[in-house]
Amino acid sequence: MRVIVIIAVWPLIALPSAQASAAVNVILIKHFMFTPMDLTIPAGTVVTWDNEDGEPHTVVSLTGNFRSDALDEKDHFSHQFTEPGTYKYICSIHPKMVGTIRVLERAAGLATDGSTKFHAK
Ligand SMILES: [Cu+2]
Repeated sequence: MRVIVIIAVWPLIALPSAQASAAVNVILIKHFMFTPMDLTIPAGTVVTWDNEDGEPHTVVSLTGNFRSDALDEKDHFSHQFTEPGTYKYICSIHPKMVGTIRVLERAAGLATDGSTKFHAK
């Protein structure tokens, strides 16, 4: 009986460290919304947008930092954020769909000035 208990608990212990090493963040596009709308990440993180709507959407930076093609259902778009700052973006097909990526200094746990850096349109 004791052996069975140990085997059952092991995956729960192993899981957190595996998640901590993942540097990819996924933003779902669903119901004409980006979820999460506001994402904070350390510099160097790859962000992937995943369109779960049956409608085409795009991911377009307001400052020209990144721009996807039209994403059909189940299409993905990825961008690596290397520079700290605040990046606002929209869906160019449905401009009311908005989102923000806040990129912090890689080493810092909290923003130093990352949250106030906004590149004007
Ligand atoms: Cu859209």
